[in-house]
This record gives sequence, structure tokens and C-alpha cells, in this order.
Amino acid sequence: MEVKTSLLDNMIGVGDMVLLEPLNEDSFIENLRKRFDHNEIYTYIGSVVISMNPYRSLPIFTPEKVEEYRNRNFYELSPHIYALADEAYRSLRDQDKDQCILITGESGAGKTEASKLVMSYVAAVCGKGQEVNKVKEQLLQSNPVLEAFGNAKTVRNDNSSRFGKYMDIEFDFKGDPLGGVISNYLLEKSRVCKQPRGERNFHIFYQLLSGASAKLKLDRDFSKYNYLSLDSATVNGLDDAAVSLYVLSQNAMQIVGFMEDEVQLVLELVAAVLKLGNIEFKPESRVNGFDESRVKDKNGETIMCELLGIEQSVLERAFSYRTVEAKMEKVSTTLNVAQAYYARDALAKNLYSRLFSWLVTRINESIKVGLAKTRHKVMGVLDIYGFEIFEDNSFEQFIINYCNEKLQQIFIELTLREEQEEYVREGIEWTNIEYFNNAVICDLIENNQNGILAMLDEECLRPGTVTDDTFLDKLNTICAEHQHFESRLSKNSKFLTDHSLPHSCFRIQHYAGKVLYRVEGFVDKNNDLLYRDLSQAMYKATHSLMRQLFPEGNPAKVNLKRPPTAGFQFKASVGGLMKNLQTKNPNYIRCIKPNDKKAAHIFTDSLVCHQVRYLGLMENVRVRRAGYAFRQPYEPCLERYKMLCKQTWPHWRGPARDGVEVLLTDCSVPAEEFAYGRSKIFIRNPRTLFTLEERRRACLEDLATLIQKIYRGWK
Ligand code: AD9
Ligand code: MG
Repeated sequence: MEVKTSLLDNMIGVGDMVLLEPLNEDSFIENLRKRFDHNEIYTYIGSVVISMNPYRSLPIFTPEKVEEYRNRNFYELSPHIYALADEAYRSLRDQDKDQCILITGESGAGKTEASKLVMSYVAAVCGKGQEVNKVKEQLLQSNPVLEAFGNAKTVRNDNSSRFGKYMDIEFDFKGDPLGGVISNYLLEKSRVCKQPRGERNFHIFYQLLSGASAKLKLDRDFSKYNYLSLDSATVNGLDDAAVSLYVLSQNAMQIVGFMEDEVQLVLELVAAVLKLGNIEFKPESRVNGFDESRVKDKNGETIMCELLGIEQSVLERAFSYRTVEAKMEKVSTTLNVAQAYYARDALAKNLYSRLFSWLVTRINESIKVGLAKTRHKVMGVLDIYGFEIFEDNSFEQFIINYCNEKLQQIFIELTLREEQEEYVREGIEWTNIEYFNNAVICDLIENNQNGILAMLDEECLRPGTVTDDTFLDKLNTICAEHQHFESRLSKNSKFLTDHSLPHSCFRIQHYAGKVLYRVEGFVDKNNDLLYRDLSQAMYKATHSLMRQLFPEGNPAKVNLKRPPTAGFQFKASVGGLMKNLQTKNPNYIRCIKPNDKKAAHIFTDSLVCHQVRYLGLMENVRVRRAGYAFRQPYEPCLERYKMLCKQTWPHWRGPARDGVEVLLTDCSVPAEEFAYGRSKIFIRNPRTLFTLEERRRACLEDLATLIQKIYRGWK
């Protein structure tokens, strides 16, 4: 049997970082660079795949490549994302092990593209047939639908996912896909009303304006809308790409299973968000000296109300008054202009994010596996927003980074567990490995009693004046002693630990680096309140989808209990996700961005170095090498090195394990350098492997010279 171990053959740089010698940050990055320069964008750390974003299309994702990697062992060919996808799919199909593919990396590093490559690979190699093909098509087409509504152009990525996504793909016992379930995590809804400089709103808004029918009464000029930033709109406000993308996302919606009238309902709500953003307010003086808000120009509002079947007077009232219900009593207070704008934006954000969640639910209805199908195997694909460190970090970054902290924890736990389990399986003694456990940071954030999220909730629910600073004050009293936490208050900076901290900020030492959070907006974003008058107004709409999105507006269902906070909900869903992941066999793709220019061929050392550090990749290699750096089943090992020993060459008659033992003894490899597992040989130091490799190469060269001599002799 000819066994290729391509990680060692004709490789550019080293295909598996575990074999890197010497191992240090510089050599690690140099190896990545060397491979990147030769279009080798994938490199392993054991079974983990590092993926460098090439920022151009490479001819390595063709149907021929799929065939090449199909049914091949992980280390047989050069590193590729297909090798990981194949390995995961085969162990799901043949060994009945549920799998999850965890894709991490910063914004623009290539997570979403990687998740699509995995999905398309699995779709290409799993069963065929009319029914199966329909399921595949629906699963794949859910991507463009969710991207249209949940992705946007940011300074870091022209197609940045602004939500987290986890998709379980379910298979039958033969490995044919049956359907799936998608979970979405916290859409960045603040983008609906305001986008940072140089960024855009969600793609669907531009697609809609470029391609929508006249029925929606939209102006095709982007600049006519308050919610669409001007600096990123294209020339003349018309984006050609958006027109074709609009067609694509409409098609995708239909393939996924949306009815034509449902698509229309969805687009009407997207249009409604834009029109809502154009409603402006003016103050109207009242006798008692208060300014009451009034809608400034009623035309836009009229069109919006017609579109949704909302009585204009009801909406106007909801923008001028707010009713507070307490102890069976209703008190109506007036809204000033600032409060009316706040209410308008809160409504737009809520409407859009609820619409997004509805889309996910609707897609799930289409792709769900029928009850009649019994036991199935599952492959989960996680594509979640990467760690974010901006100049200005707010509640959104706090939540995103918390999620990444949890993922890092599960990575550490599962990698170590996997190592440990393999050692136990193979009957090899396990020695503990030192590593940085970020559980302390997770606890700082999520502890039920005094974690940051719990304190934020407590503050949000407390009666009396609650501000972002009172929240920070609260944090200080409890977190003052925590080594991963520093903060500074605008007044009474009792717990100031670092004079470089700006006011009203706190800083967390995340596993990926220190992040400074500005508390402004934390209380508001966590509360995520929508005035009841507005939800009631929306519920009164004749637009069926709108009504469905605001069930709490039903007066018959007055519920005085406040809805759970954003932080609470996120923590619960991340908790659920972690539980789900724990039950599966993990496969990791760690994405790296080579430069911040979104450009091909550029490799910026400092940027890559930063990511290598915060993804904990060096630590990952060390864990892999801490015990035994290299392991291989006996047979391929014997096959590869048998020429180094007279007793094993050309054939060894007997168990492969004994052959390997004879071979290693004959090669004088010190006994402490290896361990015999049940099915594999474990080699402690990569150097040992390289020595074997060098001897093998020398042997092959001698053999080649000999053959040449014989050949010349014949001539
Ligand atoms: V974010 O956290 O959602 O902002 P991602 O998902 O990590 O981010 P994405 O997959 O969207 O990044 O990749 C960014 C861009 O890089 C893509 O739009 C492509 O233009 C480019 N890219 C990424 N991976 C590949 C690839 N394998 N081949 C070619 C790629 N281009
Ligand atoms: Mg993405």
C-alpha cells in the first residue's frame, strides 16, 4: 500500500505547525507567510485548520478538488478545508459521531466563506436524488437570504455578517441530508438607524431600492433616506450589483420555500423601515411649558401607514405620548422631540430585528426534518462574529467578545479533552498540560451573582434613576479586586487602577487582549425597551406580518412583566449553544486575515502576529506537542520507514506494531522518545521524526543513484 504523507513530502514550509522546528512566534509566522506566498492558504495544527484569506479566487475549490479529497484520510493530501470537511462528514456517516465545525477569526478573515465551502463540499459528496438535491439546494440557498438581510459593508469587510449563525445540518443513517435548523445570535440592530463612517446599512435596503417594484413607492435614490449613510452609497445612488443581488436573493427566498406573497410582505416591512426613518418631528409648545413632539411632514408617514394598514392618527399619537401602566393604572405622559426620535429609532430597530428572526424561523420551517424521520446524525456549522477591538467599544462589542471568550473556553476544554481521550483510548499515560484557562474571564462576565451581565440587569431593573454611570459605579464596588477588570468613573474614582483609562470606561483583559468599553448606552441597549403605545400601534396594522411581529401589542394580552434584557437573552442562547457544542465532536477552522486592505498578495506580519496571539494558536501547538507531537497509525508508519531497517524491508510479516518496534529500535531512537498506543505510535519530539525523514530521504537518494547506475550499465 502506497501511503502518502503529504505533510512531509515536497511541502512548501511545514504543512503541520506541530512539526515546526524551532517552534516560536517568528518561525510560526514565517511559515504562514511562506505558504501564503505560494498560494498555500491552509496549514494544520494537528487536526485544526488555519485558513488565510487569499482575497482572490484560487483554483482550489473546483469539482476536481472535491473528488481529490473525497474519502481520503486527513493527512494524506496537502492541507485543505476539504480535508476537514471530508473527515467530519465521514466520521458522522461511518462512525455515527455528531460533528460541529467551529469557525473563528476576526472580521474579514474568511469565516463565512469557509462555512460555505464546508457546506458546499458536504453537499457535493453526500447522497444524490431528486428529494435529496432539493434539501441540499434549500440548505445552501438559506445563505444568500440571510446574507442579504444580516450582512453589511463595514470598514473591515464588504460582506460582514452582523449576526451570529449556527446551523445544524441533519443526515439520515446513510449520510443523506434531511434538513436543518438555524439559530441566529444577536443581530447588530443599531446599524438599521445609524452606520459608522464608511459603512453601509444591511444589503437588502440597497437591493430593494435598486430593484423593487413601484408598488412599494420607494425612491431609487439612496440619498433620500435618513437611515442610509451617504458616504458609502454608490454614484447616482444606483448600485448595479445590488440589482442582480436583489434578483438573487429573491430567487433564493423562493428556493428556500417562501411563497410569493410572503416575499412581498417581507419587502413591505423593509420598505417601512426606510420610510419610518424619514418621519421627522417638530416641537409644539404646550401651555405648561413642555414641548410636545409632532410629526413634521405628514406625506411620508401617510405612505407608510397606507403600506402597512395603520391608522395615521394611531401612529402619530404613539409618537407624541407614552402610556405607563402601573398597578392597574394608566398614566399618559407627553414625548418631546428627542424622545420621539428615540421612539422612532427603537421601533425601526425592533421591527427589523424581529423581521430577521422571523425570516430565520420561516427558513427553519422550510428546512426542518419531518417528524416521521427518526434518529438522525447532525453536523453543526458555527459562523459567529469574531473578536472585536475598536477604538470605541460598546455593548455590542462586549456581547460579541463575551461570546468569543466562551468559544475560546470550549476550544481549550475540548482540545484538551480530545487529547486526553486519545491518550486514554490508546492506553498512554496522560500528564497534565499547563495552559491559560480563560474561565475566570467568562465568570467575570456571566457569574449569576456578581458577573458584569448580572449587575447590568440588576441596575436595569432597579427603581430610581439609573444611568450608565450608576451601572459603572456598581461594577466598581464588586469588581475592584478582579485582576482582569479595571475601570474609572467620572466622579469618585475610588477604584481607579490605571490613570490611562478614560472616564466612564471599563477595561477587560480578554484572552485576546485588553478591550476598553465605554459604558454609554449599556443600560439602554440592555433594556431594549419599546414603548407599549408603539407595539400596540403596530399590532393594530392590517399588515399580517407586522401584527405577527408585535404580539405584545395585543391589548388582550397586557403583561406587566418586563421582557428579558438583551444581555440575559444572549447569555441564555450562548449557554444553549455551548451545551449543544459539548455533545459533538469539534472540528476547528481558525481564519486569519493577511492584511487590512482587503487586498490579495499582501501579508502584514504585525497583523498576522496579532491574530496568531489572540487566537491562541501558539498555545494550541504547544498543547499538541506537550505530550507527543506526532502520532500515526502503525501501518502507514511502517510502510513509510520500513526501508530504514533490514528486518522490515522489503516486507514485514507480522503485526505492524511489532514491525514499528523493531524498526525504531534498529534506528536507535531513544525509548523515551516514543510510546506505543493501541493503534498508533506516538513520537514525542518533531526532531525525531525529522531524523527518520532525513534517513529515509538519503535512502531514497541512494536507491535512485543505484537505479541510475544499473540503467546506465544496461545501456
Ligand atoms: V465577518 O466577521 O462576517 O465581518 P468573515 O465572515 O470572517 O468576516 P468573509 O468570509 O465574509 O469574512 O470574507 C471576507 C471576504 O474575503 C469575502 O467577501 C471574500 O472577498 C474574501 N474571501 C474570504 N475567503 C476567501 C476564499 N477562500 N477565497 C477567496 C475569500 N476569497
Ligand atoms: Mg461573516
